[in-house]
Amino acid sequence: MRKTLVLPPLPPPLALYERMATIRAFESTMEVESKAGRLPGTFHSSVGQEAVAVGACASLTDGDQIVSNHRGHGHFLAKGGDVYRVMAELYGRADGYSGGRGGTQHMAGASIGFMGSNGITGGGIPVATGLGLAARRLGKDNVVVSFFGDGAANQGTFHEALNMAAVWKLPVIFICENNGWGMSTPTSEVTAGPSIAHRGEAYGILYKSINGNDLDAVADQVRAAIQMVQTGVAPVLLEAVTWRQRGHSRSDGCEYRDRSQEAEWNARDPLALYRARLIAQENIAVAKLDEIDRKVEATMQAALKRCQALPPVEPRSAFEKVFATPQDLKTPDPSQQPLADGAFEVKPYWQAIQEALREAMDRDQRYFIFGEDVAEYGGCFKVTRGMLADYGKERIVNTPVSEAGIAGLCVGAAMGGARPVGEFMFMDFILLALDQLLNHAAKFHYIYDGQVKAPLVMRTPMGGYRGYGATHSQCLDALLMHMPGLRVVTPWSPRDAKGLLATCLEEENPVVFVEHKALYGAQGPVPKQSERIPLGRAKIVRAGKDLTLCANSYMVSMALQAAETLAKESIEAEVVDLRCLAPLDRETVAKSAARTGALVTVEESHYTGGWGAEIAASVQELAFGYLDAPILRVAAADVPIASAPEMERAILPSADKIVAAAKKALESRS
Ligand SMILES: Cc1ncc(C[n+]2csc(CCOP(=O)(O)OP(=O)(O)O)c2C)c(N)n1
Ligand SMILES: [Mg+2]
Repeated sequence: MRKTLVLPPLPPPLALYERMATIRAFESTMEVESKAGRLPGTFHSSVGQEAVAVGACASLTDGDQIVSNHRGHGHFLAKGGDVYRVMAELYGRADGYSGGRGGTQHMAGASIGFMGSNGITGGGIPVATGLGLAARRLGKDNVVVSFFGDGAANQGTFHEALNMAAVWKLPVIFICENNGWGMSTPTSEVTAGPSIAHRGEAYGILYKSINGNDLDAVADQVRAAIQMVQTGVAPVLLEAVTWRQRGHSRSDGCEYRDRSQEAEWNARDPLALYRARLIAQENIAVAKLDEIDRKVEATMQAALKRCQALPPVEPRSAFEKVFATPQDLKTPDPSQQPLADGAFEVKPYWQAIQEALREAMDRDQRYFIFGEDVAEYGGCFKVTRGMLADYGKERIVNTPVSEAGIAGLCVGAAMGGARPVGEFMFMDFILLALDQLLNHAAKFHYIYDGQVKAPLVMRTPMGGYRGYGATHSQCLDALLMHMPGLRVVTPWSPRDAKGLLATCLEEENPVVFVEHKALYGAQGPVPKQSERIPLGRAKIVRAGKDLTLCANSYMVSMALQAAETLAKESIEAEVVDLRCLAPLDRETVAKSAARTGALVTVEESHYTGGWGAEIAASVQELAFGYLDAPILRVAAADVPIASAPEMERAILPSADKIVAAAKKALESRS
């Protein structure tokens, strides 16, 4: 809750007029540039919607945050964005807010609380809610405003975020700009219920429909909403009914619209209405307003001139800022050293994971655990068992069954300075959250030019061998490694599980930490002294000279079993545990394969497009001349994981299948 219940005074009417006029002039100027082909990409004009942006931001401070959508130039300028730098971003220049990485739909100005525009319809709503969660958890008194369109109100993220914000009374003001259209589709054609505002009733929160073309009405209602949020009656849903005066984007001529309806709405133009009100009710001289218009136009022309003179961005900068911190290549890996007698205890994988969680939680109050049934139940696989008693409900947080919401709130919470540790009950469910993980968590640091970080850790168990069937058995680790910007960690041993998780929890980058159901009970030595294992270092867990078996997670157990069998036939297999899929340690595998001359990859993800294919390609690039056998892959077959044990066994890798592949590789040795 806000420590001071005093709102800053509303800016004077002329200042508000100037802000609206600035947005209008910006959009009009850029529209010309866009249509002339001088801007890369698309362009979404907010002409006609200026009163929502300016009215909503009128009572916000720099400490308050907003999350915008694809139609975000107006929001940014209303929040205090610099005209020149927003413009430069549209031109794709280095001076732009995102240094050219973001473009029109992906800009941020974190220092003034503009936490990003967003090209995914509805994607920003849980992110804003997560920022509200961080504010609440860290005892900050700011509010967060989530701007989105009527189209976005039909996304699941809207409902998941509203529910979560309501359950936890988060300081978020949801502002739906209902401009009547989602691209060419009229809102009324695809939206049920009496109004979007009424959807607030379902979540038991305050809601109101307002005239979005009336700046005073928007400013008053948002002020009232801030007060509601301040007094803990949060959150609030406002539906600002307005009109998109232009086409959806650059190429849209609005052929699908009724011209008389357009004329009706254009007669209710928010800038013209406000101007008329200032003249009629505030006794402001027309000349004064004309002077502001001229000043705004001069600002626009000056910015335009500067932008048009800017050199193209340096192409090399495209490769910078993917991660907040680069891979640690320097720190020695303590886990390469064997543990001395007395320096370790033997314990199960699940407990090693919990210890890493506890150490972080004990060290830093900002960490919290966030997932379905993680509190009393201790998580589906009991990894957080007993933690509720020690950390309480505030830090071990049961969530609704809302995977996109869980991930999205974690992204926002991490951006807001909290340290979320999310849990997906089964890895299969991550598919519901991929937008938040892959479009947001993995990209924000990059597209917002390093202004925001999303240091979240999402834990999840993968894997079959338990008869759970096709939606509860998958290994989707390979799918995640495809996306730049994400760390993907898949430990096998309890020691690695603890040491790698400890590192992940201190990462400044988003991490998916993938555990394996079949390993939770597996025992192994774990050092008494906590250690940090650097990411992206594979480990040789068994030395051998005849061929290399490269595996990760539970498949390391299988590969070791296969190596035992092979040893009985005097075939010495080296087993490499990848440990991380991103960063991927291609070199260690290639060196091992170069020594042994043969490589078999062993993974539980599906054969086609699995990580084995990636490793095989890399090893032939790095060590082709040293190989004297074809690289073979053992993987889950390309069928869904069946439930019956006999079928599941037929589909998934086994020690026998690895042995067979190893022999086949060696038989075809040149
Ligand atoms: C997830 C997703 N689906 C579809 C799109 C394509 N798209 C971009 S804007 C838009 C319409 C959004 O309508 P609304 O939320 O009302 O915002 P408006 O454009 O009216 O401001 C669509 C379908 C997208 N960007 N993201
Ligand atoms: Mg719309």
